[in-house]
Amino acid sequence: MTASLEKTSSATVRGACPQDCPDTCAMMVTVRDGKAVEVAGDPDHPFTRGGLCVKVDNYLDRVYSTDRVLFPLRRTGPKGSGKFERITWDEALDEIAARFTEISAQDGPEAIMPCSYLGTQGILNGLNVGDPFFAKLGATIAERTYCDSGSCTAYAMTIGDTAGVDPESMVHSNYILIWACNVMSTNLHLWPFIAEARKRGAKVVVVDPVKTRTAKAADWHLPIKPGTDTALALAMMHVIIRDGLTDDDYIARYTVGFDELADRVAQYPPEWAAEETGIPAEEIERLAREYAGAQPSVIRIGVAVERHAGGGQTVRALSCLPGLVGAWRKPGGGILQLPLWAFPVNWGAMMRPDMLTPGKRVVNQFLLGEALTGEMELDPPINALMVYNSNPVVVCPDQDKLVRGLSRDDLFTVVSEQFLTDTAQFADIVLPATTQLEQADIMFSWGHLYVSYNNPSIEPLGEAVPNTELFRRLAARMGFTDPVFQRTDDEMIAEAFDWTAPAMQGITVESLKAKGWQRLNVPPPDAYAPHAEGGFPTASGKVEFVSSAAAGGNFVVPLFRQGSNDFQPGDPVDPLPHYIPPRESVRTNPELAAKYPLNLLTPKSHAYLNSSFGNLEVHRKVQKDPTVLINPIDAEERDITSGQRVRLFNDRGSFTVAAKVDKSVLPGVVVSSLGGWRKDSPSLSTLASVNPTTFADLGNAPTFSDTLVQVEPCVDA
Ligand SMILES: Nc1nc2c(c(=O)[nH]1)N[C@H]1C(S)=C(S)[C@@H](COP(=O)(O)OP(=O)(O)OC[C@H]3O[C@@H](n4cnc5c(=O)[nH]c(N)nc54)[C@H](O)[C@@H]3O)O[C@H]1N2
Ligand SMILES: Nc1nc2c(c(=O)[nH]1)N[C@H]1C(S)=C(S)[C@@H](COP(=O)(O)OP(=O)(O)OC[C@H]3O[C@@H](n4cnc5c(=O)[nH]c(N)nc54)[C@H](O)[C@@H]3O)O[C@H]1N2
Ligand code: SF4
Ligand SMILES: [Mo]
Repeated sequence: MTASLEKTSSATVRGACPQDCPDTCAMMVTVRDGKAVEVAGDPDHPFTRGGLCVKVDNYLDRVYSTDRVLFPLRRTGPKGSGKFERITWDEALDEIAARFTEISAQDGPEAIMPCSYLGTQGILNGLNVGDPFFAKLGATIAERTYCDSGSCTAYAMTIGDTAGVDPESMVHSNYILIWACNVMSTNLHLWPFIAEARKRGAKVVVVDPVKTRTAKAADWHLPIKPGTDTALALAMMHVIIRDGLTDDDYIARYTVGFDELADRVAQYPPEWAAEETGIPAEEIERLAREYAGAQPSVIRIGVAVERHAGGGQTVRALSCLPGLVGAWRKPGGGILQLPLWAFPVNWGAMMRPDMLTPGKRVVNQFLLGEALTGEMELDPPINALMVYNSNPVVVCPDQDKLVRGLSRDDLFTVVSEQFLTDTAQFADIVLPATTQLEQADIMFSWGHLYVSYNNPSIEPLGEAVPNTELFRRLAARMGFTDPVFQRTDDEMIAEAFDWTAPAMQGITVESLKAKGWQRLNVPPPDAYAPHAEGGFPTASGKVEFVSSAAAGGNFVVPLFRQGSNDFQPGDPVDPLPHYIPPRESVRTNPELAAKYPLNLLTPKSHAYLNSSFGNLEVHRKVQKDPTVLINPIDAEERDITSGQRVRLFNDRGSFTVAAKVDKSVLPGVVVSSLGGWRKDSPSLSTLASVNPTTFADLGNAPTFSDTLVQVEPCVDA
C-alpha cells in the first residue's frame, strides 16, 4: 500500500492516464472514504496543463460502471452468447493451469498463443506484462504490429531511434506540417503549442484525405488520395533539390547519400506526383518552397501515415526531408514521430527475450483469424488463446474469420478484461482486471518528455487484479519458480528504467511517487535541438538518405515482437526512398475497383480510445451511432442520403452504418471511425470485417487505409 492510499478520508492522489494515447495526461484523483469522487488533470503539468479529454474526463463512469467484470467467470452458454457464471480465482487458475498443461503435453506448447496490445500502456501492466510467462511456457510468439511498427522501422532506418522534436518546442516552429494526424482528436494537448506557434506567425498545413477538425483549424489543407503520401514527399524533395532550397552545409556535415538521393528524386517531378496524389503540381511546388524556406519547420506524422502498402517508404521519405533543409538546426525544427525513444525503458527486464526458446514460431496477430480457423497451416494448430489488454474482435482485421475461429468449441480461450467485450464474449474463462485507479504503474509517453507515476488511489473493486498480479498468479499455478515471476510491483518499478541513464538523472522512484511526473533530464524546450550538429543514432551518426540498415531487409522493431530480434524473411529493402503505390486503389487495381470503387479509411473516434469506452453511455452520447462519411457525388450516384442505413462490403465481409453525406471527404473516399462494438451493430459486424490482413512494406505494419469497398443503401432502409 502506498502512503497516499492510507489517507483515505479525503485525499488527492497523483496518477497518470493509462490510455494508449500520446498525451499521457497527469491525473489528480480525489478520494473520499475510499471512493474516487473526482478525476481531473494536473494544471502544473507543462504539456497537459490540467486538461484531460472527452474520453477520460468521465473515467469514474468506467471505474464504477455496473458492467465491470469484477469476478472470475466461466462460460455457461455457447461461445459468444455472453452467458457466464461466477467462479473463484482458485477455480479459474486451476482450470487454466490444467488446460494449458494438457494442451502443452498433447500438442506442444506452441499450441498456446497469447494475444495482447495496449489496453493500458503502463510499463508494468502494458505491452510486455505477459511476455516472460509465455516465453517460459514456450507458447507461440504473437507479433504485435498494430501501431507504428512500420513507421518506427522506417524512421530508425533513416535517423535512428531519436526522440526527434520536443513537442513543447514546437512553439518555435515557423512551419508546421501535420501529416496524417488528427491532432484535435488524437493528440489534443499538442494543439495549444501549435496554436501558440501560429500566434507567433507559423503556418499550419494538414495533409489528409479528410477535412478533419484539425484540417479545418489549419491554414492550408491538402486533401491527398489515400496511400499516395510518398509521392508527395518525394516530389517535395525533387523541388527542394532542383531549386537549390537545400541547406548544403547541413547536408555536407550531417547526412550521407545526398547525391544518390538527388538522382532518385529527379525521377519524381511534381507533375507525376500530382497524378498520383490528386494535389495540383503548383501546390506541391508551393508546399516544397514554403516548407524549405520557413525554418525551423517541423513535420508531425500521425500513426495513420503507415497504414497502406508503401507506408514504410512514406516515413522514410518524410524522415529525409528535415535533413535536406537543415530543419534540425533550431528548437522546433525536424520531425516528430514518437518521443518515446527518449525514455531509457529497460525493455529487456520487462520482455525477457532471453527466456525465449530460439526458433520459436511467430504468428502475427493480424492473422489471428487465419490462425484460429486453420486457414493458416500450423502444426500444431492453436488450441488455446489468452487475450489481455486487447479487444481483437474490434481492432483486428478480417473480423468474420476471427469470430469463426473464436467460436471453435475445441479452442480454450482465456480473456482478462474490465468489461465483457466482443472478444470476452467468446471466452471460456474471463478474469477481472483493475482500472488505473486500482493499480500502480510507471509510464513513458509517446507524445512528450515526462516520466509519470500512477499511484493507486482506491482498492481494487471486487476481485479484480492488475495484470502484474494476474501473471504472478498464473505463473505460480503453473509451478514456474523463476525469480522474474516473484517480482512485486515495486521491484518491477525498480527495474522499469535504466535509472543511471543520463536522461534519468534527478529522477527517482520516490520523487516520482511524490510529484507524479518529472521531465526527463534533457535540455528545456527552448534549447532542445538534439541534432543541431548531427549526432543521429544511426550507424553513421548522420541522416541516412541511403540507409545502411536497409540491408537487413524488412525487420520488425523488437518492441513489437516480444523482444525477439530475428529478421523477417522478406525482400531486401531498396536503401533509397521510393514510391510504392497503394495495393487497393482505382489506379493500381482497376479490376478490384470496378467492383469496389471506394477507398475506406478507419481513423480513430473522437470519444473512444480504440474500442475502449465504446460500451459506455456517456461516451456513446458524444460519439453517436457509427456513420460513414461519403462525398455528395458518390452519395448521389448511389441514391444515398444522410441518415440512411447503408451497407459497406467487399470480398472479405460487410457491415452496416448510417450514411453522412459530407463534402469533408474526397470523392472516392469513405470514412468510418474505429471503436463501435460488434454486438451493438445491426449487422453484427464492424469495419474490421472489410479490412485486409496484408502487411505494409516495412515492419509488418497494417494496411487499414488500403481498403476498397462498395457502399449501397440497405434494402430494409
Ligand atoms: N480520440 C482518440 N484518440 C486517440 C485514439 C483513439 O482511438 N481515439 N487512439 C490512439 C492511438 S492507439 C493512436 S495510434 C493514435 C493515432 O493517431 P492518428 O495517427 O492521428 O490516427 P487516425 O485518427 O487513425 O488518423 C489520422 C488521420 O490520418 C488520415 N489518413 C488515413 N489514411 C491516410 C493516408 O493514407 N494518408 C494521409 N495523409 N492521411 C491518412 C485520416 O483521415 C485521419 O484524419 O491516436 C491515439 N489517440
Ligand atoms: N480498422 C482499424 N483497426 C485498428 C486501428 C485503426 O485505426 N483502424 N488502429 C490500430 C491501432 S493504432 C491500435 S493501437 C490497436 C488498438 O488495439 P487494442 O489495444 O486492442 O485497443 P482496445 O480496443 O482499446 O482494447 C484494449 C482492451 O484492453 C482492456 N484493458 C484496459 N486496461 C486493461 C488492464 O489493465 N488489464 C487488462 N487485462 N485489460 C485492460 C480494455 O477494456 C479494452 O477492451 O487497434 C488497431 N486496429
Ligand atoms: S486519453 Fe489521452 S488525452 Fe485523454 S486523458 Fe488520456 S492521455 Fe489525456
Ligand atoms: Mo495505436
